[in-house]
Amino acid sequence: SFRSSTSPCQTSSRALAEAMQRHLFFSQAKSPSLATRHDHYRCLALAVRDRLLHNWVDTAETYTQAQVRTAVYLSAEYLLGPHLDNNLVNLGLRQEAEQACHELGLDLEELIREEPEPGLGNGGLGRLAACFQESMATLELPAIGYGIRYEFGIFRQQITTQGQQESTDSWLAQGNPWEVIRPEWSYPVTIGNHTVIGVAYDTPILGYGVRTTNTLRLWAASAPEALDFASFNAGDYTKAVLHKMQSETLSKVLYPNDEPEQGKRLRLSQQIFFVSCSLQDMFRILRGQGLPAREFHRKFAVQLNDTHPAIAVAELMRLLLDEHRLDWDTAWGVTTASLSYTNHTLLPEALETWGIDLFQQLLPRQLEIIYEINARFLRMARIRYPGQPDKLARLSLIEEGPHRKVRMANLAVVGCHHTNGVAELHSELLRRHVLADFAELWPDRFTNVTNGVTPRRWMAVANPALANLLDDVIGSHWRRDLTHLQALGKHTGDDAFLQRWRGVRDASKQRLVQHIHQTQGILLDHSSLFDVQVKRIHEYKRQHLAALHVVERYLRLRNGEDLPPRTVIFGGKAAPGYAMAKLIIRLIVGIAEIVNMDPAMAGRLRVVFVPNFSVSLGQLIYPAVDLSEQISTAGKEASGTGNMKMALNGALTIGTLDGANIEIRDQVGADNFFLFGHTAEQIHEFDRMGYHPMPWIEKDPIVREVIELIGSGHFSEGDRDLFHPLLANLTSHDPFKVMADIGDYRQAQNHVDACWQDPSRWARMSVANTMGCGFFSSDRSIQEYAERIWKVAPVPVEATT
Ligand code: 26R
Repeated sequence: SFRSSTSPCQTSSRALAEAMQRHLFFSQAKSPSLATRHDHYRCLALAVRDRLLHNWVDTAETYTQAQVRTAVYLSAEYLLGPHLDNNLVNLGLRQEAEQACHELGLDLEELIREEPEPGLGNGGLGRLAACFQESMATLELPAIGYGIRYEFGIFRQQITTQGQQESTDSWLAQGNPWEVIRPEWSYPVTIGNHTVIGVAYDTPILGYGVRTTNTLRLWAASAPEALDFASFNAGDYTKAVLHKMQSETLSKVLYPNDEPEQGKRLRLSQQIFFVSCSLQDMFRILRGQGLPAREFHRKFAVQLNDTHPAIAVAELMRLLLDEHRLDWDTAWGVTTASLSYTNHTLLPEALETWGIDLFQQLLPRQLEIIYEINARFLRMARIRYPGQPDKLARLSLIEEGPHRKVRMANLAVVGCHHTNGVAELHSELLRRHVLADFAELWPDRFTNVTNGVTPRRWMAVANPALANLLDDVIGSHWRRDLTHLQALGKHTGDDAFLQRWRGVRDASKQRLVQHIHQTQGILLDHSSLFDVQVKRIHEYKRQHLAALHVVERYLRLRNGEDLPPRTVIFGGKAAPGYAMAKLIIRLIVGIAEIVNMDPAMAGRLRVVFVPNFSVSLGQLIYPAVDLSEQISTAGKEASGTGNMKMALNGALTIGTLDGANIEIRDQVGADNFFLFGHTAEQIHEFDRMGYHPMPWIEKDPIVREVIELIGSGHFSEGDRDLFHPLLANLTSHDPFKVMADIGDYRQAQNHVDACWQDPSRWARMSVANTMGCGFFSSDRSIQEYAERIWKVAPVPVEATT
């Protein structure tokens, strides 16, 4: 049959090599002498795609036949990272591919590096969505992910002496072998007086070692051609084409802000666009199974990834009421039984709101529905809380005032059956502070699901040497059940094992050294302690705390103190409009410049800012980390997931009692974690009592010297003004309590130095970290969502085609 080329017996390396050669001719239309490296990458990708198609088609067929209950993930962001290596590992074809490339005189690693990564997300939230897709497939859960096919993903970051420079990420410029366009599945979405069409692009999401291959369906905007041209007078052809182009701007670019921003018409348009397309697609699936609209909630469990898709509450109501003619109570029952909401941030300024005027212009019917939801909700709340207008004002879906706003988090909580935070502390703080009024009203709606990361990409793909060592020592089952890492406990006293452990870690560091040498021309010492902070740049994450500590080490070394050699590595993007974050980058770059050219620092201290941190760079960096910096102000970081990736790969953490750090410390043991800083409770007290950094600075002569040195222009070519906004902020307000924590941070760093001096002790602590991290698999997170929130069960995929 036409699919016979994909039978398992042909997945040998020989067959793979032949398939690549066939694709060079039939897909790339080239002879070997003209083929570029990128052609070879595409040939391999297409050959791999051929081999997953059976599973993909069988999965869709199984779900259709079995009429299964399905988990639906709605997310404005998916930070996927490159597919090729991950798909090879999940298909069990990594070795065959290596051999096939070898036979063709190609280098698999080089081809893997050819793939531009789909950076369709900002950071933690987007990467979590990607890990969750992979875990749902691995757990054989019937699931669909819906999102936006941004033509330009997260901006590319260049670092110059001026700091961060942005450029566009044209990830689709050379085509995308992993997606399939489905023009037959497209839906109209009306926004204001425009209608745009969403067209589906499907990407396969492979489970590890199972047939299950789920679909990530991303929507691209296009103009409704016939409609559009009709609305223009004859002769206005060009104008109509320009109008059409405008519609297509909807899915052009990912907003790079993890900063609050209001009135961004395009962003609200993107949200309704992908949510409406996704819901219409679900109704199409429902109809295909012969089920009526009022059964929607029995077929679908829909998870909202933060409030970005929270408009789903109103849009699902609109579709049920206006399109499917249900009465209000039935529609509301279906809606609240279908939806659940995950909150990802405690920063009050990051909670989404939309001005009523904008809402009215773009989504008048949805606003009308929101008003009705609110009226009914407040009627109920008024009975429960008589004579408490302040409480009702806080609960309301509408923020009153001169500029009335729709509160998307309130809409989500009211319209969903569950609301969860992403780490124990975060969920607790949601219940106690941010959403306290709702938690009092509906205690049972609130729950926690601690985040996790996929062990396939973040260990098997990123750290093959560690994966091999684990296979030898504890068997290979950890890939499917990460709690198997506990079995390392039997080997912590085994010197030969610890020797191999150190060898693996050293090789990862050498790999990173080589990359940084090639790309930045900086030569690092792989035997030094690699101290790493990679994540979005944000004041609450306190990269400036780490930077101040680097300056302190520089001063101490210049004073003749003998500190163990360290390499401090930073990476991460700043929102283009976030001036303070950009200034922090500028400070790190300034410090790096001075430190790295000072002969007195040679062999003792190096500082590097790795530009354009990404999923691919994460795969290279995480395995090479000795010390993981997780130093956010307690109570600010919802969870963190980089913290998990580093600890899982054997890094020790220096961290505050914030987000999932607390749970990491519980799991790996307090002795294997460098704790410092005030607790969330104490930080909260500071804010209540009135905090000032000056008393902390006055009793700390070292920090004074550090601040003076930066202020003197030492790291800015004599410019005394450059860092003034940062220093003034730290010495006068210090909203993130850097000064209150810096003394304790120093102590913890001194303890790090002491532990590092004893290499076998450090190795044992490193093993303890990997060993204790079994809990932080996204498989565990997804299992919790599936059992406790979605009530979705696994459905193994049979071979049917
Ligand atoms: C309102 C809007 C512009 C906006 C605010 C905040 C857009 C995006 C964000 C980013 C947030 C939601 C985010 O990425 N949060 C991160 O989610 C991770 C996954 O749960 C957590 O690990 C991490 O702690 C949290 O910051």
